[in-house]
Amino acid sequence: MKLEIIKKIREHDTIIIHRHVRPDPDAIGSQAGLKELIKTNYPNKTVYLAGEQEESLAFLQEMDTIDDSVFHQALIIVCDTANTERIDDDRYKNGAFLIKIDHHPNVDEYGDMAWVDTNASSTCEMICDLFSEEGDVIQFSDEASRLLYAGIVGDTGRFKFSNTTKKTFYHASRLINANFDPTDLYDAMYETSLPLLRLKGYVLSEVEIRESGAGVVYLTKDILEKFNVDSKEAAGIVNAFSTLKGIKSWVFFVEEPDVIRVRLRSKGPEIHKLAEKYNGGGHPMASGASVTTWDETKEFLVELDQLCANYNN
Ligand SMILES: [Mn+2]
Repeated sequence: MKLEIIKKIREHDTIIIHRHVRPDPDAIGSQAGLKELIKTNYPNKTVYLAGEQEESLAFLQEMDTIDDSVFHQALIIVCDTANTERIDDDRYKNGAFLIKIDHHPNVDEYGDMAWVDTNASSTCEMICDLFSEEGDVIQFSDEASRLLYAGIVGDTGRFKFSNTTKKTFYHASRLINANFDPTDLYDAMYETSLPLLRLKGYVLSEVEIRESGAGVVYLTKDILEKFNVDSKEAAGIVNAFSTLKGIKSWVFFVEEPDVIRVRLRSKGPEIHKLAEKYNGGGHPMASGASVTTWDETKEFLVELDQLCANYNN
């Protein structure tokens, strides 16, 4: 599959790379890291980054402005995106050929070609792997290395989550040889605003720990307003109490204008099937979903309690 993807890259002069909406470092890192690799190693190709500009991650890379007419002849590669609804910029549909590269469970099998590896820590790790058969022929620029390293660090929680493997460290150790400052990168990735810090304090004092081993946090519109934090920013503290002894899984219900976002994490039971049931999906230990009423959150919690209660470690 990797060789077939490389073949497609060689065949096309124009390549447009997409990723998911509400991007994280792995989404932008894999998208922009792949662009850098193609630019360095196939200098005659034109490569674009599609999707809305995400200001909080502008230190990684900025998106490109792409004319509608460019899409028709282009190879489209979508990184880190499990399902088509989450692809940022709908014009991916207008491309000449579509490739999916992702590490989420393959629920929505879109694309003319798909390479999905759920054992990979991150899509950035997969991008490092993509050209592995080419060996040292492929050059990793300092910028490509920085971007791909950022995504691996982001998706592994700084090499801490259970998705971190020997292969993760192998690629990370190669990337870190490049000329970039990992400390600067961490500072940019993990910088916290004072409002978010205060909200974290609120979350730590208000989290409900249920008998099942499930933790629950409610961030209503009022609370978000009071702390002056938006729902997207609040996602940054979802692991605030992950080290609590005895906790199996936890959920943040975050109220948005027309939906209650469900941010779900686990250290025990697999929770992605539950997320799928509630308009979401993701990884076995980290998923997202959404509900529309507070009553629905109660139904959701009954199911989460069951998962936790049935899980024995
Ligand atoms: Mn990812």
